[in-house]
Amino acid sequence: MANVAPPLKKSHAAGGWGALRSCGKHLLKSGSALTGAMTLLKANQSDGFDCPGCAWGDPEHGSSFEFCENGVKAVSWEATARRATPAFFAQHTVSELRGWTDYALENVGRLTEPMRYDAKTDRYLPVSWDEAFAEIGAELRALASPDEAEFYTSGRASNEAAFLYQLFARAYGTNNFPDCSNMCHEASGVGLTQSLGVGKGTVLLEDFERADAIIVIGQNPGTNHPRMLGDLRRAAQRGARVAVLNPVRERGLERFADPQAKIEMLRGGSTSIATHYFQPKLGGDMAAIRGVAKIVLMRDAEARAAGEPGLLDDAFIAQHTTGLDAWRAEVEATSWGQIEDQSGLTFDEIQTLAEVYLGAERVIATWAMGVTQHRHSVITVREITNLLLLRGHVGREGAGLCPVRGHSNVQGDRTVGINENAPEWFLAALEREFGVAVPREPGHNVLHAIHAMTEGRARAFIGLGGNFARATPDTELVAEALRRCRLTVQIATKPNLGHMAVGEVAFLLPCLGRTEIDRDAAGKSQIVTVEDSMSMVHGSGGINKPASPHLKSEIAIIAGMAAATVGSERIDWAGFAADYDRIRDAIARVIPGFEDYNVRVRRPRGFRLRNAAAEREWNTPSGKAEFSAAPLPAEIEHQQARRRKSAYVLQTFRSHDQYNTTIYGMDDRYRGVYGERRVVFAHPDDIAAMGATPNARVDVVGLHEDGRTRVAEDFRLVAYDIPRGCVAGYYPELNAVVPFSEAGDLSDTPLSKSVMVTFRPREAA
Ligand SMILES: Nc1nc2c(c(=O)[nH]1)N[C@H]1C(S)=C(S)[C@@H](COP(=O)(O)OP(=O)(O)OC[C@H]3O[C@@H](n4cnc5c(=O)[nH]c(N)nc54)[C@H](O)[C@@H]3O)O[C@H]1N2
Ligand SMILES: Nc1nc2c(c(=O)[nH]1)N[C@H]1C(S)=C(S)[C@@H](COP(=O)(O)OP(=O)(O)OC[C@H]3O[C@@H](n4cnc5c(=O)[nH]c(N)nc54)[C@H](O)[C@@H]3O)O[C@H]1N2
Ligand SMILES: [Mo]
Repeated sequence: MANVAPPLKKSHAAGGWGALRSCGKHLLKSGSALTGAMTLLKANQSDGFDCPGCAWGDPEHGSSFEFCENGVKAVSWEATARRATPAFFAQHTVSELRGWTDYALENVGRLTEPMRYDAKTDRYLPVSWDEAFAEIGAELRALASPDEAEFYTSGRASNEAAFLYQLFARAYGTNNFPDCSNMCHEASGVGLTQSLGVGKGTVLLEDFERADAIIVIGQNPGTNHPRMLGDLRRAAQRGARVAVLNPVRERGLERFADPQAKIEMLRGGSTSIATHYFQPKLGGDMAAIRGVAKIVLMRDAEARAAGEPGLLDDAFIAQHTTGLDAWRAEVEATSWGQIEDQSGLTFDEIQTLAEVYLGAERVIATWAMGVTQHRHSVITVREITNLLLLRGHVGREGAGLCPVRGHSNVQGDRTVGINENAPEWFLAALEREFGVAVPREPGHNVLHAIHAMTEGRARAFIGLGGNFARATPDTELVAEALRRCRLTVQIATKPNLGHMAVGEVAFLLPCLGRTEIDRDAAGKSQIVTVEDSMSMVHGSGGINKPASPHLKSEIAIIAGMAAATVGSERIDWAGFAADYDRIRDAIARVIPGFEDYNVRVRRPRGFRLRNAAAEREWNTPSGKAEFSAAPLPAEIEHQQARRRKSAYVLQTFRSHDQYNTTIYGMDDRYRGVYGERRVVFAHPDDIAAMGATPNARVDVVGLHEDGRTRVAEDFRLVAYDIPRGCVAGYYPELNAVVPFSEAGDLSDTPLSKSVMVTFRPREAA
């Protein structure tokens, strides 16, 4: 692809001095470089706070602190000197602010006081905490049914906040818990639970030191999990193979200079990360993995026929699994024509990947949104699991499955009960512990909540962090749905566009961030706890002075609303808010695995929650690990797109300068984009086929047919190394064309990486 400008000069690795320069820039921009730098020294240290950036694990023997460029951005974003004060809100109507961008709104700075929307003046005005709680309580009690309220969680909330939040909602009477994970790793949870009985990854960070092959699927760690690159780099340096499946050539996965590695930095060196880079078409991973399995099974049969030992782990399969024969039959029935066409990879490429797999004694597979945001994501996760089961790569040192989580505590929130369909043992334990009745009827996930609000079945929305209006599909429709609500309550650190989609009665409640000191009534600082992608639970205590004296912790805000809504006869909400140890003691009594919570979490690295599958105990109906025998989908989006005129499949991903809906800056350094976000990456031949030239401006038009027109206006076409028929652009801008009426099978996750679109030239001005 000689005609495509590479995003960076060949010699430029990801990370390195560019990352350090960028760190400095973001600290300065935040307006409090000193606090920022001090704060960083405490990130992911045993006596500091958990980095709010991502959910990658922390090393056991990290003598120096583990930070990364994007952790710096996340931390300095919170430690900014700017403030969104009542004076700011007095100057701008909410209607006016609705015309701002999230970038501009968050840049105003940290919220300082609780605010209530005043419809007469169309402004947010200050309100006292007590008034806010009382009114929220009265509004919730006035609903026809508790099921008319939606309790949204964004995955930054601590275990303690999340546990109290679900207790509040359930004591009030609903299981409506739309959660950011519904848009994120839901398919991993569902798929792994079906296959292994546990919806979480089976590996520890230490396993990365022992693996011979690591297969990284649908993930861009250079941007989204930069500390993971350090572990991949060390693996590559000791000779492990790192095979990447990604339609886009991501710079961070090709070469990486670790800002933590002093010698490499001084010599200007870098390490190649990926030893093998495959570029499947969007959604093609299941077919690719099936192809690998087909070769493995074929080679195994050949070996046995020749009287040699087979290539499968027969003992493991016999003792620990069920369903191999049915899957084998499916694999044999799948044609190479379909595998090559659906995956977008050639037989030779798939064979190379099979050799990486077969050449390793210990294999880890990791994945993220490139796997989970398609229609067939659950069966793709299960296909990956099938492949690892074949040679016993689950429940063994240096091997296993590793869905790399997004938000820093999204996994923990689920563990402590943010689940619209929680298991009976959990609900029964809550009733035992608190003496309240909790509902059994399954509640709403994100898509259910949107439908319910749109149809008027839900009338109240409470947001524990996040940016519901912008993270969800069909941006306008969701903003409208929020505006139709009687009550909206947003608990947040900074203003965002979602907060401007106000219900009739609306509150914006400012909370402490994770980097800030949270004092109890006696003035003692309190810690909260989080769980990372490796199921490690550890403490997090802030060190910065709070952004304003009027802030409350998320826990205190939840307790205040709960007391005003359900009363404190049965549950001592104020007591929980006064001493988080009490919440942890309650969690320890309700959820197995949290015994001695308060003691164990104060140990340097915290503790690991037991993962039964990692110990080869299978909590599935059969009591074994279950091979899935799903056929490949008959046709996936890129195959359909080829049959339709001028249709393309679009994936919406993250730039290097953003955290989900939070935009830190307008650059995407590794992809060579500067000062803009409205771009679409496409193959040069596709750009030509559109009758356009690189850099032409286009509108992106959604092709999903449900009666809604979907257009995202004014994007620049960027020629890029990406398979034909597949295009890419940034979320959240492109959520305008992601349909809310379609979702992953069994996961209900929006199809953010499988959007059917076409392009319309912008009228020449
Ligand atoms: N700095 C920063 N860190 C973050 C976040 C952030 O926004 N900024 N977000 C956090 C959250 S909530 C999450 S969930 C994670 C997200 O982490 P990622 O999953 O890495 O996020 P995306 O940017 O969506 O990247 C998806 C990657 O998958 C590839 N991909 C897309 N479709 C396919 C496909 O069909 N097959 C394959 N094989 N690859 C595909 C894309 O090219 C891209 O490289 O990161 C977390 N960490
Ligand atoms: N098209 C498309 N859509 C997607 C995705 C995609 O890849 N493509 N990814 C999906 C994924 S993986 C996810 S996880 C969701 C993310 O969805 P969300 O979690 O809802 O969104 P965020 O952008 O992470 O939320 C940012 C806001 O959180 C608030 N905030 C920040 N820190 C704190 C805090 O400490 N406490 C509180 N209370 N509030 C805080 C701030 O006000 C900030 O504006 O988006 C999903 N949407
Ligand atoms: Mo996520």
